Amino acid sequence: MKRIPKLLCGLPNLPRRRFIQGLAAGGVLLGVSPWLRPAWAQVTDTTTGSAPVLSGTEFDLTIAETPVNFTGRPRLATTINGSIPAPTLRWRQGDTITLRVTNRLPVDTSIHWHGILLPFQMDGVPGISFKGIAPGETFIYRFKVQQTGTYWYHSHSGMQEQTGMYGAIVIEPARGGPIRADRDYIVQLSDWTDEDPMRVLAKLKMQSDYYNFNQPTVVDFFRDAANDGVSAAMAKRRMWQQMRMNPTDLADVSAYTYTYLMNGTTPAGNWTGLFRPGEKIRLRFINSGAMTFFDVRIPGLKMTVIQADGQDVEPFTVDEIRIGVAETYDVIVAPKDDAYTIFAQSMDRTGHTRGTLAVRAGMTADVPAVDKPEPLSMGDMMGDMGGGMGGMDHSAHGGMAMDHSQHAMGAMTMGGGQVRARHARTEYGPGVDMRVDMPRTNLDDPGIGLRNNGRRVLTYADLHTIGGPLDRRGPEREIELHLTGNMERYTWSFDGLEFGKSTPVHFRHNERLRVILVNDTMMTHPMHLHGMWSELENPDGRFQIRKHVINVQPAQRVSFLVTADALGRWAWHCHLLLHMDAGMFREVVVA
Ligand SMILES: [Cu+2]
Repeated sequence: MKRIPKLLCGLPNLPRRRFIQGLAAGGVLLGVSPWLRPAWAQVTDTTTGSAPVLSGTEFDLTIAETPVNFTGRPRLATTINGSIPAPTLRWRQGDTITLRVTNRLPVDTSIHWHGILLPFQMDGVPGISFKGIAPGETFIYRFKVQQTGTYWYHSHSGMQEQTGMYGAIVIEPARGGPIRADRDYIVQLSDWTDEDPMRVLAKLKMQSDYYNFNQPTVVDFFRDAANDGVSAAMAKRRMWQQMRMNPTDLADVSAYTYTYLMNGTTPAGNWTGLFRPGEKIRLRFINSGAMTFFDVRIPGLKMTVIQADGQDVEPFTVDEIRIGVAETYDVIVAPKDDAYTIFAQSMDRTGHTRGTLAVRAGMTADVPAVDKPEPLSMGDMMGDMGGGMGGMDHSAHGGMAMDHSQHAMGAMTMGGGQVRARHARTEYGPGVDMRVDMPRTNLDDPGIGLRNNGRRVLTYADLHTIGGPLDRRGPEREIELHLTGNMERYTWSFDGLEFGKSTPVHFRHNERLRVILVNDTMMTHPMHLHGMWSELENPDGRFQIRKHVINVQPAQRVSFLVTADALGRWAWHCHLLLHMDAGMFREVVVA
């Protein structure tokens, strides 16, 4: 048995930031030659950078542990066909495709085809769709491709998605589509940690702000005192403390442990897409991060959004896009100069990744500094303050008087278009540390950190799916569910019930349903309903956009329509991996 050689264990004392930003393109810099390869590395190193492309109707995918090195420290990744990202799968609408997935891991695995309409047995969620793929087993997925656009796929087992199991899917229309571009690049964003993801979760369980290094400091206090007076500054501190909340709690996991990747490449590795001046380039942004919202811009270039979550939208031109975990956005850009930086900073502003569009390999453009973090506002915490009624119930749970044993039909509309949320009885328990009574319903808010930054930032209010809703029926029924959590315990839930304590939500086959989500927490949750489209409405109940993931901002209420046309058992969850794992997950049964 060979030992891991010293070279790999003890690297020189470089500043920690350099490790975090990533030394190598991944697996390359150390040039692990065969004699240096540790015993576990029976296969060649993981391929990183642009993923290999597989197309056709038959696919063989093998899942294994393979070595990777993003930070100077070798680690084992969970990979598909030995690459990060996993191979890009190109399908054609109307084809029936067969995917043979072989598990060479010592534990169970699965692949979920994110955003794809298919029979539930093919959806790949262990315990709901099927039993998972055991070590040594090959599972055959087979289904007809009904839709077109940009999607992705990932493991739905354990923490495998965090350790490398994600790839892109591009589906061509059966007959050529209306979109013309000279180049077509996937830009897949993700987050990598050298830590065992289970240890990351364990740390958050012990201390939910473990990775938050942006906490208010004494300096902030004196600045507030100078600006607003000592008593106001004191009151502000007292308020946060009483609420047991922290205005800088923008992300659970930060660049303290994460290296952010673009197409499996660190910022130092600088993934590059080439072009010739005058060309139109289609960029397919996919957020495959486990826990990271990215704010993406290309300084010097406007981006015209043409698709969101694979669906054509009326073209809309912006400077910047916040891409929630698991969302996809396709944009067209028309570069003129020699080089542009594709810059993606994390929402909590602790780090970034970047790549370059250039006329020649090796070129770079200026890389902007990461913006300063913006603290959460009272509106983020308390909801709609317009009526001057305050929006949040932060009393200790227990003897609360309001007892709505279930969310009744519809919402109570207050004066001025405000909506009062109805909390389920199960929300008055230890799993919930905050309830918003007067949620905001605005879709034109780009969200924390992007307000008034001088750039035109995309919001859901800007997006309109071409062709309108798939189903013209109005809702026959409404379901209201609340996104809840207890920060101190690091538990996440729907209506105060973690998955293990919950029972399935029932949709009647073929009914048209309005789903209302109210976010009673101060984090944005990217909510993903499997198997069916979520058709987001504006606050007036008019159709806005068809999506597979809907970000619900802190203290916000959103509603969307669903046509329950997919029989079977489906997952419905927050796509932040650790929130899902900590309980923000429900089963939906369509029967
Ligand atoms: Cu969440």
